[in-house]
Amino acid sequence: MRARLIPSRTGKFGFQMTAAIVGGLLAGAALGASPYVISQKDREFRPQEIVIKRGETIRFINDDGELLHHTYLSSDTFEFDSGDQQPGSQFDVVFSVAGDYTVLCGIHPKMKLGVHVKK
Ligand SMILES: [Cu+2]
Repeated sequence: MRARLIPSRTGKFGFQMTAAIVGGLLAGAALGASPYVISQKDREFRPQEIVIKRGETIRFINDDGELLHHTYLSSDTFEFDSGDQQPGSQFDVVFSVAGDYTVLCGIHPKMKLGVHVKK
């Protein structure tokens, strides 16, 4: 039922969500502080750790001069893929499934962001 996503450098803005994720969107749509902003700067996610609630949104902003980034997450319960992120671009992800995740960059292997999604 779920499509398996492989980090790809071809899609500029495209990303896909599973049916399960779409279903979860409804739950947290009206809640507070999101989107939380994560900056990508000097080949790091800033901050490198964040705690949010299920249904909240993280906005990834490529604030790193001329560099491309490519944010993705692959896990059993939740995944996304930003495609290539042009300098100055932003990309929103709704974390609709609780869990502890590590978000990575397909271009810079040392970039890591811990996302803790509470119920
Ligand atoms: Cu990167």
